[in-house]
Amino acid sequence: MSQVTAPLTENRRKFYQVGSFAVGNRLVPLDLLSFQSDADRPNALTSGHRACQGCGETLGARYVVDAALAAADGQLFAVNATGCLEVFSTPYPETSWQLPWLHSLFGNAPAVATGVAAALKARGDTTTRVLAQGGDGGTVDIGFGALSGMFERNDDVLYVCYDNEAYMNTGVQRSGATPPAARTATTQAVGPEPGNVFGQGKDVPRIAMAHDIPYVATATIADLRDLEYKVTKAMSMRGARYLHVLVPCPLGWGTISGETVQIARLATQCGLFPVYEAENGVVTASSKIRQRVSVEDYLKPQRRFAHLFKPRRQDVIDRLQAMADRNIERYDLLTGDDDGDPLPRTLAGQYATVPSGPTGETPEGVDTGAAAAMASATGQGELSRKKPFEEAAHLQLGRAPAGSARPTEGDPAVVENPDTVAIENTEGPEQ
Ligand SMILES: Cc1ncc(C[n+]2csc(CCOP(=O)(O)OP(=O)(O)O)c2C)c(N)n1
Ligand code: SF4
Ligand SMILES: [Mg+2]
Repeated sequence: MSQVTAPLTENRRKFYQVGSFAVGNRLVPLDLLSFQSDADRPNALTSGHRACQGCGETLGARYVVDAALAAADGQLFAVNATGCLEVFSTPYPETSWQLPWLHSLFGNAPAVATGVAAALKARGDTTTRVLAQGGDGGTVDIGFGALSGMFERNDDVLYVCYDNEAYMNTGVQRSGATPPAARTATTQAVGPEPGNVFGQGKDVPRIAMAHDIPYVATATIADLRDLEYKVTKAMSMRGARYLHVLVPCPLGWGTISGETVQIARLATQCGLFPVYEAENGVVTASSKIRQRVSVEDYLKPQRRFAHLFKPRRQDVIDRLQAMADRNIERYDLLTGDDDGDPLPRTLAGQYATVPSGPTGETPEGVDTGAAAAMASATGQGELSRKKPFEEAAHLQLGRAPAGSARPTEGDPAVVENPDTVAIENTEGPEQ
């Protein structure tokens, strides 16, 4: 049963208000506009594709490729491993891509991208850049060896893994990135340890860091401005770069299509998916948790974890919570001493400023050197004072997590989905 929690007209009024940092807001100052809110955006992945409604991979890929295209001044070549992204966007002889795009095999996108980069080098072409993309299966499993080779040779490629935590295109089989206890077609919810095994998993961002490549970052589709920023930053560098993006899949996760972004946000806010950057093998920044939730808050809306609640498996939930707690400690994800980078950044590395809010000097803790370099790389403005962003409404799943405060009316930083409705989690797709 669906139940509207607030009059839709009221929510609509707030959606694009001045002061909101919703990534599509066109009313913010020009230098804060995201690529996607720019009418002249590259529009790399256009209409006509066949992705499921609410597909996180589509959203992520569109932002990644548009940002990469803009950073490369339109001179970009994409290589795409087999997987949902390739299948739903390129039913031969049609394509939704608006850039030179090459379909590789399931397991060799990094090698093909290396070849393209080598060919460009041989032709003396120093302006065309290379982007490789693959799903988690194509990246952490079958393409893993080729990817490690690409890292080890420091080939001039930005590789982006769209992690939906299983082999979705072929019917939701587990991958090396599937979380413990998750139900997939090959890890059924039966026996004393239902769902996927508790193992080490394959943490490819950390493995990439072990190669000491110039840039490694994680991101999610819950913070698209951060995703654009990281792509732009990666494109300002040469050599092997790796971006790992969490992209929830309504079909495989058993979630409601309208809640994809919120699910990704819960993954970061409980600590299970840490968002950070690393340069030359060293973590340089992590996105702080703004409104902490328990792992249970993240698991409950997902049918792939439904067996943990009927009957309740507190022992399994506790083990998953321990994984999140370990991430929080490892990446220093809780705010406090403000030694990291908890705030949204514009493409130029600026910190967001509410137009009516205070302005002034650069705050402590802001890397003005890196920000200025990014500003210069993107031709955008100077660093502005950062504005605490904690007031923003981040967890609009139609219900507030226990103990959390709802955003208040009139809050200038409120970012709300006009169609937010409270829906009991009984309508997600069957696996
Ligand atoms: C060598 C080989 N084995 C298996 C397949 C079948 N296959 C195509 S896509 C895919 C799964 C892709 O999973 P992932 O990389 O995670 O991408 P997703 O579809 O989840 O986005 C599989 C198994 C193939 N195309 N080639
Ligand atoms: S199965 Fe999942 S990843 Fe594939 S198109 Fe559908 S929502 Fe996207
Ligand atoms: Mg996948």
